[in-house]
Amino acid sequence: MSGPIKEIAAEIRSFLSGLDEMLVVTHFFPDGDAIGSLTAFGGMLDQLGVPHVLAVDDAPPEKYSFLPGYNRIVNLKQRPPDRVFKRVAVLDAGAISRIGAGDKGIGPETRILNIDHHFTGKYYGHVNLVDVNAAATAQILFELCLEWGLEITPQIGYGLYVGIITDTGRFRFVNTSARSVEVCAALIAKGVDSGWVTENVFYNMSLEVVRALTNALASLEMHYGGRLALIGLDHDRHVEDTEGFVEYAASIKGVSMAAFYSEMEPNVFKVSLRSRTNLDVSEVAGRFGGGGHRKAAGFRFRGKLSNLKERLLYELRGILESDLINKMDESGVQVRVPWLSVKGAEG
Ligand SMILES: [Mn+2]
Repeated sequence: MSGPIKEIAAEIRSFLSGLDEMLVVTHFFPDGDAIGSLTAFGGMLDQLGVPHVLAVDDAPPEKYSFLPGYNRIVNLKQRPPDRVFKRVAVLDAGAISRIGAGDKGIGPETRILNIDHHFTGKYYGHVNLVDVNAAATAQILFELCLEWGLEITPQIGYGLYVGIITDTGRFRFVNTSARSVEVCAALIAKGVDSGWVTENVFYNMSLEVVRALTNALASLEMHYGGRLALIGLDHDRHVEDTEGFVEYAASIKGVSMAAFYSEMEPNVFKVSLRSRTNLDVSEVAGRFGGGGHRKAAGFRFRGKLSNLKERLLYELRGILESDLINKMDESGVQVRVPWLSVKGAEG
């Protein structure tokens, strides 16, 4: 980030001055960037002397329990806010509706700080720092640490590193920029042990989760000439932690779009979408009331699996077809555009 961050950083700094306790929340179904940004921001607030509560509308995934500050995270499902806060910071949430019970801590007088990198980000805060070019919210927080001259403590360093490493899929996704890698290099230089992070975040799958992955892979359906891959878990086979399952469907040769569904409760589905071309899956997720980035988005669906599949196939077919029309050259021959050529188009 360049120029404007200086002004916004100063504005945020004055938002943070004050002694009333601040509520800091992130999106439900928290991923590595959500939890890492939360704990890192907590460390930043500690250094600035801002009293705060870290919270999320879910149990934070256990694999992140090695993060310093993790034990301070309040599960709002169990303990919703019992009062309205004067100030609330919302991290990594493209819409205020994504903080779940966190909204019980918000009243008409509450001032909201929104720090995010989502493409569909609505500027719902009184102060907004939204950079769609940042690979992770954690990456934006690092820039704030630099602006404010904060020391990178273990709580800040590990949180930021985990946020960037998970949101870039370990530097595989096209949102990975030179800056993402530079920031991680700087964090390692400050003492973050990358092997320790891998050990905890990636080599920590429970047998139950790996078995669920085999079930999801066994459900694979290919549609539209191999351009769409669909996998999923029904309620009997569902597990809590399915982060990354959709990548297996997306990594099949020739696939443009992939979808993964998980039936959290009977007839309640969590759906993840991935795009490997310039097709915008956040737009499709938006039609189902969800959101995300051009290349990675999601939504929740209530109804029967057969209805979900029918509607999803219909919507995805629509954008696949519009893509085919876009890719015809003058002679009507389909032109294959390498997916890497759209780098920079996504959030
Ligand atoms: Mn993120």
